[in-house]
Amino acid sequence: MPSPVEIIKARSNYLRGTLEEGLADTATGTIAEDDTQLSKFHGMYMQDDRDVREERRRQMLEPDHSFMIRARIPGGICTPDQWLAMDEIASTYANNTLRLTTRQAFQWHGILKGDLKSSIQAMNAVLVDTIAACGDVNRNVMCTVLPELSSIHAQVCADATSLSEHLLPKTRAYHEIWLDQEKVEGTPDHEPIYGEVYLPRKFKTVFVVPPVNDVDVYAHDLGYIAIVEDGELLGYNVTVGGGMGATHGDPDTYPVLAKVLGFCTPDQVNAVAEGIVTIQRDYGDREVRKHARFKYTVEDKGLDFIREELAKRTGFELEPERPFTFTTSGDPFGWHESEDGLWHLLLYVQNGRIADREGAPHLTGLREIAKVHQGEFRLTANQNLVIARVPAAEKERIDALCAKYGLDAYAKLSATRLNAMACVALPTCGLAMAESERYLPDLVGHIEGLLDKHELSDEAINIRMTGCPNGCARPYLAEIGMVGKAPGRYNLHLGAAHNGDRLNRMTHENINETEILETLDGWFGQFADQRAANETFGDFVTRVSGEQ
Ligand code: SRM
Ligand code: SF4
Repeated sequence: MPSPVEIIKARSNYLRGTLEEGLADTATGTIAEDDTQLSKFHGMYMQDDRDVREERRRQMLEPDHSFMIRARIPGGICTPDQWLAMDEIASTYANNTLRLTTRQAFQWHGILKGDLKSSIQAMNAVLVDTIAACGDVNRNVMCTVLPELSSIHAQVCADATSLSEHLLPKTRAYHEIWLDQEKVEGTPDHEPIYGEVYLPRKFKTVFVVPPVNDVDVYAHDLGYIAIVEDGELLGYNVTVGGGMGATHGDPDTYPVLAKVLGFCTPDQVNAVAEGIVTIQRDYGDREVRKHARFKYTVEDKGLDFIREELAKRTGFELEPERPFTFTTSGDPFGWHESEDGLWHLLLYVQNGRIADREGAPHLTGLREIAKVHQGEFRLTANQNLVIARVPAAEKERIDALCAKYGLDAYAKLSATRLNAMACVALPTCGLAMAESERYLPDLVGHIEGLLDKHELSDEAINIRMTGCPNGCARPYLAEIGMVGKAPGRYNLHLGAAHNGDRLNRMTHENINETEILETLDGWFGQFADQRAANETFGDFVTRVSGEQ
């Protein structure tokens, strides 16, 4: 029997449901339950403030509802004008913060139902949309932010953007509901790629340019690893079947690394994506949502089946995979020059949250930079930000603005803090079981203390925390991963590879801060004494645990 979400999609008339009526109803700040599923396809989630949930329940008040909106930003690239519009939405309609996500997109929290349309229209005015930012479709397409070769970056990002457009839903529902565009009479909606029930589950695509695996290519349903020879983009190794999500206590759900399927040329990129997406459309599980991600389809059917089925659908076979090497994941902070003589400044943003805090007015600072910057902004896959395409003559001015508004933290913080990342979790995420974004910075402070004690302060150990096992900060690819189990309690995972090609393993279940720090203290002691030359913490833990 199809899962309940399948039924909602089927009767939604191509994602319309009763969203329009729900928006018009000013008696409530909520929308109908079925519409909360459909609104995701339009890039928004109904949430409530979990900090006050219990208190309001006691007072017999309904939850404090508002909406989270996520924008679609292919490759994480936006212009200064677009930045200013995103910033304006943050201060006018949202909670005065801009949140950069682990998939290179913007999120706003705390938007009231009555302000949803104005927010979407403000984005539309600068050519940004929220179509397919969430929902059972291909989501925001990611791309490496900083390959040294800017011409390669431009080509790979152009392929990422073209793929994002190619896989967009074709329904006019978004334009009618949010942009007040006329219904086109007599031309019924038609979804040539997705069909009327769309995909069985969310679908994520990524482009990466080795040797930096900043986008964690193995964590996604579909990936394209750029193969570059003598400065020329030959094509891509195609990866399939990665995913992070799991459920505590359910052994049938687990993180999986994507596998390489073969090689395609740049002109075959969209055909491959369409082929893979339609395979998932036709063979993905529509009954058990927890088993509906493409990673399970790939595991159940096998790589050979996927390869043959893809060839049938595209009319060509993938070539054998080409050699490539990843040296690191994470973001390279600071200034970088690219071959065209332009400069790019990669700034640290704590857990992606841009706000005006005391002594660190980052929202204002980035607004001031956007007013004078002529290049572009690039959101990274690790919730950080690049001020990209800066002419040499402008560097000093950008540096001065960063210093003035406290945006130059990357030059002062420990390598471990710069490599730490937390998902949103409380108070907005309805699925959070423990704190993450609001707690990790303090915990990292304690971890820094331990690293100092063992004279490991310069180590760039990557630490990732999530408030539940869904994996939004890709914690299973961290050298130290912490996955929320209950308030103040986490599962500890250790030993992923620094270049993102090996998952970590759970070493401790349901432990508190004291136990986490005691465990890490022990490991850091051993690491300081027994590590091999240049061995990373993740590799050391894996070797010593006998699992390599
Ligand atoms: Fe996520 C659901 C936040 C990246 C796996 N994710 C959610 C929701 C929407 C909660 C919900 O369904 O009610 C969270 C909203 C919290 C809030 O208040 O903002 C949420 N996910 C995020 C973000 C904002 C985390 C962040 O701190 O940056 C990331 C937004 C990305 C974007 O711009 O599109 C985010 N989510 C991810 C990633 C990482 C990635 O894709 O690289 C993953 C793991 C990779 C994967 O998909 O396997 C991820 N999110 C999930 C899952 C588990 C999916 C699964 O296969 O089991 C859920 C729950 C679900 O889908 O049922 C989820
Ligand atoms: Fe919410 Fe869990 Fe994702 Fe964190 S990992 S944002 S707690 S769904």
